Amino acid sequence: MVKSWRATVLTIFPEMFPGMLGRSLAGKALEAGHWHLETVDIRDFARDKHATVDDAPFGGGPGMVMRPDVVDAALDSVEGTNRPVIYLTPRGRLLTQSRVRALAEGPGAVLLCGRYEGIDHRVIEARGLEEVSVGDYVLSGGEPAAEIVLDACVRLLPGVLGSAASLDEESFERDLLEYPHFTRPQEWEGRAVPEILVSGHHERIRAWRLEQSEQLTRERRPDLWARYVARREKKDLMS
Ligand code: 6GU
Repeated sequence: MVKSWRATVLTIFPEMFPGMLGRSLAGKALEAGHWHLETVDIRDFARDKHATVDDAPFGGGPGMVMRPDVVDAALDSVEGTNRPVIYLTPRGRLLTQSRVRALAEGPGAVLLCGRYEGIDHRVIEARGLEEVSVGDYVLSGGEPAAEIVLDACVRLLPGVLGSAASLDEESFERDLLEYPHFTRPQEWEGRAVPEILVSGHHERIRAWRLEQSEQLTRERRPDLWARYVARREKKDLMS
């Protein structure tokens, strides 16, 4: 068997892992050996008897900052230097499906979770850390964000999802939001399933779904819509 995808999470809350990941598809994949998860307790690398990992910010202001020496020592303990080292922070680049795909295709990831106001900027620079955010809102720590990154990657690993075919139809792989889905009963509380879906006309169903996806994307996500239109125009030019 090929070497499995390897995740190392550095955190002051190692008990948060695998957390929700353990109870879903990612958890089954973990048991099946499709990936491997280890945690590093940042506190183990504090040097004083109180196990101090943070201190007040130079220049003043609220909150505490993680010390660069402690974070650096924790990173030093991680084996496998061929994996990207990602620092989860709301000031990072927004995580995209294409970054997720690239991560899933690689050997794994080292995920550094910050708490407090963040970590000392010098260790980010010195280590060339890749700063990643999971959305434009603030969480109280990087741990839930790390679980999001792992969930998104693990489901793309070979053998984890049942049908690989379902993947390239997905939202974001095409810069389109998903069309609405329906199942039995065909009528529920006076609401019928769209007639087209029970017509058996596969080509018309495909066209209807694309139209629904396009309309939804135009209304909700002008950013995705612009990318989709640009891509479509480029394709039209080439054909
Ligand atoms: Cl990666 N960390 C924190 N603390 N908040 C976030 C985030 C990360 N991404 C969005 N909000």
